[in-house]
Amino acid sequence: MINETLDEIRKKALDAIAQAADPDRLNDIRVSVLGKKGELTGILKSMKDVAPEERPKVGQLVNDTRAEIERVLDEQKQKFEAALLDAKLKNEVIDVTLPAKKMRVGHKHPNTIALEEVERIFIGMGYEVVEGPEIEKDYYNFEALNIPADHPAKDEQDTFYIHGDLLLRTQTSSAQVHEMEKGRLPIKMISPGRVFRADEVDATHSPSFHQVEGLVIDKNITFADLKGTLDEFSKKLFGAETKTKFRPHHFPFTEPSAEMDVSCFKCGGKGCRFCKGSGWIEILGCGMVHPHVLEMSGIDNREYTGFAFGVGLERIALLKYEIDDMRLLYENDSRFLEQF
Ligand code: 2NL
Repeated sequence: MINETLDEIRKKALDAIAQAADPDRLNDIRVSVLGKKGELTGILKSMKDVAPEERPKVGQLVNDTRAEIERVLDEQKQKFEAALLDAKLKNEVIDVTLPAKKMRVGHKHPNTIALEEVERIFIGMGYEVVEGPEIEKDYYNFEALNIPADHPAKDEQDTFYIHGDLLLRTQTSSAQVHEMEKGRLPIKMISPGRVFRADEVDATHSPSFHQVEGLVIDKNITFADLKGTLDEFSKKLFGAETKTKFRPHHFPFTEPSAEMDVSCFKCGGKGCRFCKGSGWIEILGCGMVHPHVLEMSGIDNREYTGFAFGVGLERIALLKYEIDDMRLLYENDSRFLEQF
């Protein structure tokens, strides 16, 4: 009786396994036949109805049936797994003739490249990089730099005023004034940053651009130090053959003041379209810090002297990368930027 039932369970299970379509179905079969409440387990519970002398034999038979069903279940499960792996590998086949996916890589803005280059050169000469606020008091932007109240730069036509004595800085000198006021000498710093002037946009003007100013204050600093430093800077930035030339100029905050030209790095000074035939390119303004500027920031101008300079970052970027319109630097057209 039990033998027949067993045989029936076995046949039914093997049949179901043969027809199972997926591993989930196999698991259902495993539970319904071999599980705690499964058919085969049910048989073991009815062993009490079997004559004691028959029990070992019947027990053995139940175990054999269980082992066989388990074995067939495992075989089928492995077949499913193999088929799955096979399908997965077929899917993963790489067609080496396909074109590669285009990788879009970001580019540094020409201003950033130029700034990093300028910073690298001055850091190499022992300068500190100090940044200051873009919103400044009138005092730090103008008064402390010896720019009188009636100076044309202070006109609302040229400067963005916020309210009261607050304005958008027109030069980064203000950061250097803060540094001078701290009274820690000597000073050897550059101060890069965004500055603002109420200019109309054209190929060489923008209401917001970038400047790097430099300041050195110590005992016995002379115009020769200024010339040597800026000559070295020019050679590092534009190439070892670069020559420099200083022309007298006027700034309220320096005395004497000068503008510096570099020999044209395109034609080597012979004269070309790039330097408009002159062989020279104007690069920056500079001078010896005005004694009154030192005095206003509490520095003893009998003991200390200094030099300072200011260079437009966009001007460097336009020159170095031969860009003919400043507006390209602000439009952030990726077709332009990805050339750098
Ligand atoms: C220019 C001219 C210049 C300075 C900036 C300066 C700063 C302090 C004291 C004295 Cl704290 N001077 N800065 C000096 C000379 C020229 O910039 O044409 N920049 C584009």
